[in-house]
Amino acid sequence: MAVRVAALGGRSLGLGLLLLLVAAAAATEVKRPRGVSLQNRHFYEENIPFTCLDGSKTIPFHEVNDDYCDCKDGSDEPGTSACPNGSYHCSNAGHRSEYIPSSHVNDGICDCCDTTDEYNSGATCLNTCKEQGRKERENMQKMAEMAKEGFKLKQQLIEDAKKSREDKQLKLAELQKEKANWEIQVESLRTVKEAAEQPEQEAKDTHKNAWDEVQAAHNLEKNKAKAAETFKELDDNEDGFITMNEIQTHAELDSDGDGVVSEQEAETLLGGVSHVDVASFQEVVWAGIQDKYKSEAVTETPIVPEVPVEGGADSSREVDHEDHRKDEDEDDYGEGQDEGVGDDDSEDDGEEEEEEEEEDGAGEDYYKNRPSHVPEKEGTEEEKMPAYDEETQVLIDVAEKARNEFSEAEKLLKEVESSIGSIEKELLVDFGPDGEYAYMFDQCYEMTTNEYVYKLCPFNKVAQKPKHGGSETNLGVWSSWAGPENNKFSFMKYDHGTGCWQGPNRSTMVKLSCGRETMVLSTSEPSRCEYLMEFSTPAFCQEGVHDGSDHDEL
Ligand code: MAN
Repeated sequence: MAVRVAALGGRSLGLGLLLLLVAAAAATEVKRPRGVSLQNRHFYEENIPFTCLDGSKTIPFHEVNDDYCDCKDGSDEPGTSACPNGSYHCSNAGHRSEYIPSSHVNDGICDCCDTTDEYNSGATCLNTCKEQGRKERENMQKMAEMAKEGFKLKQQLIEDAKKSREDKQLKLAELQKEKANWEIQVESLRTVKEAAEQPEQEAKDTHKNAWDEVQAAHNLEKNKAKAAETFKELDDNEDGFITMNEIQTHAELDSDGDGVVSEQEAETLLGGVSHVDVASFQEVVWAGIQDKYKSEAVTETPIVPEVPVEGGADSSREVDHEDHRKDEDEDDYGEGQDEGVGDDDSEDDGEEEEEEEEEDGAGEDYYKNRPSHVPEKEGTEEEKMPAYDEETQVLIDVAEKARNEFSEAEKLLKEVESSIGSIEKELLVDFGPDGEYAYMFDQCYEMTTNEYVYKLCPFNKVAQKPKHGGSETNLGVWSSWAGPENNKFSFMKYDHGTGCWQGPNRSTMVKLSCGRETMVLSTSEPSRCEYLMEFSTPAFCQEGVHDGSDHDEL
């Protein structure tokens, strides 16, 4: 059945055109079968046989909308639900026309705002087209205003970007000059430093060598004392000789591994003779046994490490003895140290004094005579090298100052180089056709959801941080503009974020839209570890276009 309806056709209309058509529709009613759009009206000429729109069949005109599906494409039943694949056109006067599936016709649910889809179902539908149309027009009006404002802001952004780019280029040139100056400075300070380090090193080496000599002399001395002590220990009958028998009492000196020092082995240890006096022992025998020899004193009275009891008795005499020896050693080359030597061990003392006289080397003279500008610390450890003499210390101080000046200059050069690097990097970024996106560089924009705080730092990275604590997850670093060829600046791509468990590295697409404010509008994760952010910025606003995306559909 043909009906007279107000006609409004077309999708994706601009606001101006829409308003025009709304006005026109109010004035014109065009006769055509139910469910046919104004554009398709000419296919349905009254009383002329109808040919299906796919050309598959021709039927008498009265069979159009007779509730029986003749055409494969459903075009003979635009106003009924007879064809499963047909579509019904609602004119929606006062608002925007639309197609709905034929199956929705007379199904009891109001789909079209003009109520025409429910003409025979008994459903009570209210015509809401005028109201919806008004709201939408208001909305579009607002959007248009926003786009206009946004576009104005964008002009400022472009101007600022141009200025900032020029400033950066000037700054870069300045820094390049600074860099050249610092390079000269660094080189000259390097020469000064190297010139100061050479005498410093020589003086330090001299000091160290002298110290090594002192240590070597002391080690030798100690070793001799040990040999003498051992001689006394081995000389069981105190006759002033060590015999094979006496050697044999020390099973640890066994050389063939049978646990016993045989006569033959003892003789070999004694250098092929049956006994040796103290001099031969020290010169010939001691070197061969010193590594294996176990002191009777130590083995017989093992030192049990005990927690000292306050005011308690002395521990073993041997420990005292060792302690004194240590004190004495220190006293030998430690300046101004006069720690008491006990009365015990007078024999040992005597021996040591003798040996000292023999062994006093150049190194000791060096330390005895040197004027130390730094007082020795009390209780200096045996192995600790004494402080440098004044002359050496002056050289060290001079070299240290030169080193500091050099490294300070080198640090400043590095800072200048790093500033140059950052500016150069920034100047290489594609900030849009007119640099309108440059203002976002170095900025971050956040959006909080139930679970996370999302952070977008344009041209840098995207991150996600759990709202209730936990570390930040990298959702991708700046990769490139990723919109379609004709709208390249509509999407930003960030990739190579934190790896997703059994999945890809996290990545984010940022969909831009025009808005007065620069802000994240929404965040989502359409597929695991692949994120989508909607982001508004005036930089995306085009002249006379409210938005480059969704709202075209309205
Ligand atoms: C974290 C978040 C989520 C992500 C899962 C994947 O929970 O980064 O966004 O989906 O890891 O395991």
